[in-house]
Amino acid sequence: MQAQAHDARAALEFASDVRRDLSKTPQRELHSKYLYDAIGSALFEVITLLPEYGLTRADERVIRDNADEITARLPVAPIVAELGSGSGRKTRWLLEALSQRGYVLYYPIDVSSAALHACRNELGTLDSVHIVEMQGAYIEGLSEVALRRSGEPMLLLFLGSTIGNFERGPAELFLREIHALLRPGDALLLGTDLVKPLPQILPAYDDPTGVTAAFNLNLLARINRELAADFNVRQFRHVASYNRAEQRVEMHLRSEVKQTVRIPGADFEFTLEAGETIWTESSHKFVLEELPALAHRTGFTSVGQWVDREWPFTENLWLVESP
Ligand code: AVJ
Repeated sequence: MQAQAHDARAALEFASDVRRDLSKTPQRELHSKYLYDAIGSALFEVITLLPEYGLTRADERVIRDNADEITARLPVAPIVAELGSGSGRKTRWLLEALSQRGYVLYYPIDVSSAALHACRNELGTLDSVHIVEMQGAYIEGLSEVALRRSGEPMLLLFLGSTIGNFERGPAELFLREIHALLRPGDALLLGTDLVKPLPQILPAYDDPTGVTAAFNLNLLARINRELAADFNVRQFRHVASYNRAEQRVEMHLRSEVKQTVRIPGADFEFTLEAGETIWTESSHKFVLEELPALAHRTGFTSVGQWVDREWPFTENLWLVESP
């Protein structure tokens, strides 16, 4: 698709999603995917460096320490595709291990062109690895990769516990959709953050220096920038809490005062009560045993789990078996 047509369509979709989700009762929402404009993506990169946010380092450690064992279970010379590649830092270890055994074709799939550029910078010099960037949404990008390939087996990467941002039902639907686009012999490597004590998990989403608060508040600033809205961002507070029943961290933005917000770019106006929140993200956490069960319910077979020693996080290797 033409970049400009893509931008125009994305802008319309942003406006209509904002309008729909801010109208929800009793809980107004905004979709977490909109946290990642250029500023939000840069703030997320900072989050991954925070001492309190162990998740990304754990993800990379488990992959780095077990890359040989993980890739030994896969066929040679595969296509590697990655949903939401970001900078591609963690993927290096897998590509290095795989390229020892043969040529690798790597498709990073990301909506952000900045992420794809970073990815090429990070991984472009690896020997025996050829990178083909795919700008687009997950399913759209994966469908395109599926169309382009011939006989090679595929390793699909979905790292960073991004699956945790889906509600449980939609997560299963999404995994089934992925399964339908894969073939027998293909594999999915799924990174998931695990349930851990509250004193460890809460500061990860509410760091004392306020980087996560800025990441969250930037969503309102983005709506001001892109949809000409008049959110009084200074009158909101970042709130992170653990929802035990749902086994997830929730991020909200709480309005400290009653305020009426106009969003001309979405043709929408609404009033927030003092103390009312907008729910911006859920990060579901898992227990080890539920992952092979999830694999089974979505058509996969779990063949391996690797866990970090410092920060409870697991890499799950799932196979597509012939029916
Ligand atoms: C990138 C989706 C895995 O849910 O932990 C970090 C995003 N939100 N701090 C997560 C995030 C708040 C992150 N993921």
